[in-house]
Amino acid sequence: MPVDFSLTEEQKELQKLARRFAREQIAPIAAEYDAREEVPWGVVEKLHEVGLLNAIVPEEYGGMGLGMLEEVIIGEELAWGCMGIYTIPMASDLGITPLLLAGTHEQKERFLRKITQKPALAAFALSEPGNGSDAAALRTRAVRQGDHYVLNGTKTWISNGGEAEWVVVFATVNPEARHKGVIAIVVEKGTPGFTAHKLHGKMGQRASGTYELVFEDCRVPVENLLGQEGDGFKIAMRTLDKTRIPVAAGSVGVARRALEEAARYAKEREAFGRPIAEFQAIQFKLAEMLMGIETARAYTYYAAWLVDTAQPHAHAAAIAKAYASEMAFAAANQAIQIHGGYGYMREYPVEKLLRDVKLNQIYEGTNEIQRLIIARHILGQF
Ligand code: COS
Repeated sequence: MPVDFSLTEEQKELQKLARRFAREQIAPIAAEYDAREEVPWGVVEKLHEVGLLNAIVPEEYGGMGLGMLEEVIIGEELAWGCMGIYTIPMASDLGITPLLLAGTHEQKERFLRKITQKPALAAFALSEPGNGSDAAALRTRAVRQGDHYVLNGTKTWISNGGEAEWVVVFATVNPEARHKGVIAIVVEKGTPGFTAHKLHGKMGQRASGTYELVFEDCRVPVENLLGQEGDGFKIAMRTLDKTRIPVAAGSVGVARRALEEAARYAKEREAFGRPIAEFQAIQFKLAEMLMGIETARAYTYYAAWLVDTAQPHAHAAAIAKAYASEMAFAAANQAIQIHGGYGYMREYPVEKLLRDVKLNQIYEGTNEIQRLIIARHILGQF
């Protein structure tokens, strides 16, 4: 099959739509919601209105049925406007993916419809206060009592956790069994015994809500279980193998913004009698930023293509996520350097890019975990 890098007309239209949305609806309010540490619900409503929210949900359940390539095209654009705001729809897709992977038709009909017929979000709850990287060590207990599971435990760092209509919660029926005891179960907002507490004081991505979720004798119907008892860990891993790719796409969007801001500033700012853009010290930084953006985007598209063509993609998702998030952090850092003292001030947008994109190296599996996945892939081959 020949290599083809062209986008379809439909993909180009989506890109245009998302680009305009980011420019008109996200970028102008990003700094304000960052300062207020508040979710811009109006943006969520508008994303729903134009079809960019929960767009990976298949059409039969009210979504657009978009593939991974479309998702990353949109992700780059929205994150250009604000990575924190992009995390809201991105984390909703993270909550949706276990349903797509392991849900029955009835479960999809019940839960996906709820978030496509109105502006609403999903969430994914795996991490706990005592364990993040070692996902199989989770401690939230699920005890079967008749036709319910009773949940007890605490989840943390859950994006959208307080806004979501429902959350896919990973719990264990037998902690000694490690990953073999894990279940994935959908818990609806308002279920007695389930409370969400907003976490304050984040360095960046402050426009996305991050929560601690507490389960106290929370009774969840057995029909909300995804797959079978013991399937939960693999559902979580297979989900993350997909959803790390949009994190890479968001990183590319942040880096592109950093480059644009830096290039514009370098042409305006003068030193030693001429625009600093005329100095090679600045030109080389800009060139390196573009080298990083182009390579990260190309690889992110490749990882998305692997998903869309149903090929093994776990290692590619890990490479894309780690590479793009580190590239974007470096690009944001260079953009600040090019701005000099102004870059360090809130008045200019570049310090926020660095604060926001730092999280891309941490969430959906730290970049150390990505390296572990990549190393296992290498060692499994030779
Ligand atoms: N897809 C499908 N199955 C997978 C898998 C994947 N990507 N990765 C592992 N598995 C399976 C293994 O094949 C094994 O199955 P069997 O028992 O049938 O042999 C099982 O899951 C356990 O795998 P393993 O022993 O490799 O698990 P580890 O405890 O070593 O954990 C890592 C693997 C570290 C990769 C995992 O814990 C992880 O991804 N951690 C990061 C979690 C994370 O990203 N958190 C962010 C939350 S969202 S903000």
